[in-house]
Amino acid sequence: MQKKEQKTQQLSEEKIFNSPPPLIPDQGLHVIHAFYKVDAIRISSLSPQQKKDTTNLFESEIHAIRSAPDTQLFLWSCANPKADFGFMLLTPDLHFADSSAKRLIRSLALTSPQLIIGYLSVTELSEYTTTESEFAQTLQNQEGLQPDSQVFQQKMAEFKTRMSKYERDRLYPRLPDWPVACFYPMGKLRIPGQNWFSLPFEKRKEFMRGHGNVGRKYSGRVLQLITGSTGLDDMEWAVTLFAKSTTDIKAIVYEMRFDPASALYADFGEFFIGLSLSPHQLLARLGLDCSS
Ligand code: 76R
Repeated sequence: MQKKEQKTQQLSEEKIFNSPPPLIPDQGLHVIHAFYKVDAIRISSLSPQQKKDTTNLFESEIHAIRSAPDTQLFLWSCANPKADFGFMLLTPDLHFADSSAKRLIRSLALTSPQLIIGYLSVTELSEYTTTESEFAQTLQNQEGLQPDSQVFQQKMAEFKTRMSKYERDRLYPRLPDWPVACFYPMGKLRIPGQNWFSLPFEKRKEFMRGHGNVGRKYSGRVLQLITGSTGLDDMEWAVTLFAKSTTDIKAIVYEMRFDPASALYADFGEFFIGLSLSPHQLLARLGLDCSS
């Protein structure tokens, strides 16, 4: 083989090896949640220079990830002593999500991070939202509006605008960085006599309507992000709740326990409470304060 050809082949192999084609879902974003425990004894034995290098590397990785388009990265100190810190990364390309999550953890290698939970999911639309024809039926049956009337047409147009914003918000959420986050994997029971997945669609929709009504009472206090993980990870959804206080998190999860969709069918994984911190604050909390 000619030298030039050899070089071209080598270069293209390198390109394939380093950056495989992006893996982007048909719609929405990939989401990785991960929580780790660090080795406090090892951290306390690090030299100021090692702490400084770790801080610089970690901060530059965070900056690189946050600079990528359509990407959000949340950093949390974990208040449950079972983990020390965690993150949630939302981004379209799974290769980028995967390599970013690995680079982030490698940058903290000197703290010996041990994975406590890692979870993969995707943002998704709900199956149970009101369809256009259902809304049109309601306008006719409950409000007595004629489909050819101007009011009917206007209400339909408003509905479509509302729904397209709602769908965009579910698939491509711009999440607030509120002080407290709560993450837990969740499924629905599949046991004989209590199998969510063998219920007729209409029944499930009725349950979810009730669920939504409870949830909406917390509007402005709790923001939910429900991402789907069937076939991607152990349970069916990742639940991420953002709030301004642990009181609101506890209240909503408690009230949901009485709501039939959860009371009869919910199956929960482990719960994690994250406290939002800047990269610098987080490392200081882990004992990597360079001045110490
Ligand atoms: O997206 C929407 O707002 C529409 C209504 C809605 C759906 C479809 C909704 C509203 N949720 C939906 C789907 Mn929810 N949610 C949870 C939990 O701990 C527990 O018992 C349950 C955990 C909380 C706290 C919560 C909060 N939700 C889902 C699904 C998917 C079900 C499926 O597809 O089969 C799960 C697993 C789930 C779980 N939910 C809301 C909330 C809140 C606060 C709302 C109101 C959002 C708002 O409109 O402001």
